[in-house]
Amino acid sequence: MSTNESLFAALRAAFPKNLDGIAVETDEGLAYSWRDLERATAMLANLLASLGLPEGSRVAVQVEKSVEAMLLYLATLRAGYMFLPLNTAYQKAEIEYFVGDAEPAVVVCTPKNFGWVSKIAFRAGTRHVFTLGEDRTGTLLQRAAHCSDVHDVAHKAADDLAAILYTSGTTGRSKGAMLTHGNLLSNAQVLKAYWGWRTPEEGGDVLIHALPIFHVHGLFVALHGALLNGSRIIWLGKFDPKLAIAKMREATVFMGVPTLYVRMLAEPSLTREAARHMRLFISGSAPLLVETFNDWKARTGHTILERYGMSETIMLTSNPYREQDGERRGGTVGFPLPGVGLRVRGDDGRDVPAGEIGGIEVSGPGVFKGYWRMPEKTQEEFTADGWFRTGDVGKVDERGYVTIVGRSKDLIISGGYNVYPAEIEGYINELPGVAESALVGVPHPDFGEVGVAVVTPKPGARVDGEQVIATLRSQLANFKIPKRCFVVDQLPRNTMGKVQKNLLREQHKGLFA
Ligand code: MCA
Ligand code: AMP
Repeated sequence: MSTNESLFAALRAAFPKNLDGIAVETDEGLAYSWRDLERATAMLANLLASLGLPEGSRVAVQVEKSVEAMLLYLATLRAGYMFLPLNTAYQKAEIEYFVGDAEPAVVVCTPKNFGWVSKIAFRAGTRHVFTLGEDRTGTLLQRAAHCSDVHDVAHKAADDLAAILYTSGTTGRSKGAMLTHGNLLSNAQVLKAYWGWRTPEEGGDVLIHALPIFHVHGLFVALHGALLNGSRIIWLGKFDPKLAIAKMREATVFMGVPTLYVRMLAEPSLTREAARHMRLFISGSAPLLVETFNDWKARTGHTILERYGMSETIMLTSNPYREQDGERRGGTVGFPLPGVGLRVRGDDGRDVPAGEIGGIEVSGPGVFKGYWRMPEKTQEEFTADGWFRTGDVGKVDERGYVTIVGRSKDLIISGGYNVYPAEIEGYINELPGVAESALVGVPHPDFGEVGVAVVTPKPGARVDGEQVIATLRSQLANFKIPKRCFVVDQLPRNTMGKVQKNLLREQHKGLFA
């Protein structure tokens, strides 16, 4: 038989020899050994295997962050099924769409949501719905407790699917990015080397895990980084700036979206002394302001390493870790990672000269297999010669540093979460009395960028901005709710009739300054 290219097999092989050491310790004082990880993933994998699921089954999971949720992810890989993580903020209509589209064989939700989630799942044909609470309650662990703790890792080829991550589409319809075992493992291996992860034999690293585990940053970049290196994880169920700073005394690596850095900078306890033990601070998922980069350096003595990636590609570029590779430059996302091809193309489809702006296209082993059941959409996003169009606009300077200057896709990134205006506008336009709407991103000191809605009423109708927001709250994930809603007579349009969002952005840019 060919070698097993399962991501889980590679992560498992990287566990330290002594399985009794601590792998994960939580902010609640719980400790999980490497042996606990081995046994618990085996039991959960055996539970999944006992269900007799067809090959390629999806396991959709919408649960609060917990170590057991991480174990479920690893067990899904171990058993050879596809993991489909869902943001806990998603509400009924959003879950209905994802479950209807992905047709998961298994759905795992929090006990308090079982009523409505199971209804949606059973209607979509899902046969198995389990619950998992953040405090280790629920039917999933009850059932797994009866399963054997010995399990042979399912055999996988690098090209087999490991996960589906939904990313919203510019048309408002979410697309499931299909990622393979090979995509995920190759990226983790590159980052392990590029960011200088230190194995236990080399003195060891300790990761502060403060991000949610339903997106690339927390689920793949942070988790795989630590596991592939046999590194201990300090597990924060929820990001708390004071606690994160306190934990730096025992840790070496931190990963966060810019909002986390902004919030820690607001804490007087963030000092050079507090960060003395740390080796590396990494930022990504949204642009890090040069001001935050500089403030962090002044306060802690550490230079944040900013990197850039996407759900469809995992990590693409990174500022250098080692001094001999260059300095870490604020405002840039560094160099293409080893194995990543990156080119900047103008509207004419040709490469632009160094320093000039164009659309960023990428290639490499991390680039996904396509969008779930959307072959045409997949084809549209790739060039004829097989490069993926990121929808990000940027430039590469003479020395090779990449800078993201904007996006050709209409997207707002708020606190590291993506908000697609087309989706929100679709909901607003359905509200009684609304003629049309536009959602634009404006600068925000905490979230970097937030959505502001501008709405026009139908002739003779009265629309109340506060009411629009209140209604959206009952329909959409909280981070997608516009922070303000203005009602105006008409939206600015150009001669082609297209709404001029740039004018609206300009008009409202000082709202949260
Ligand atoms: C919470 N709120 C937000 C956001 N989060 N509003 C806008 N944007 C947000 N991101 C709102 C809530 O609706 C609520 O509003 C109020 O803020 C407080 O909510 P709370 O839940 O207490 O907020 P929090 O827990 O403090 O959350 C803030 C956060 C969180 C910790 C920054 O958003 C977060 O963990 N972000 C990280 C996202 C992430 O991991 N992204 C990686 C994507 P109200 O009170 O009005 O209801 S992976 C990726 O992008 C790529 C591939 C990459 O390169 O990594
Ligand atoms: P997602 O759809 O969640 O995978 O988000 C991917 C998008 O996040 C990218 O296409 C970029 O627009 C953005 N992004 C990720 N990292 C950075 C960064 N360091 N700077 C600017 N934008 C980023």
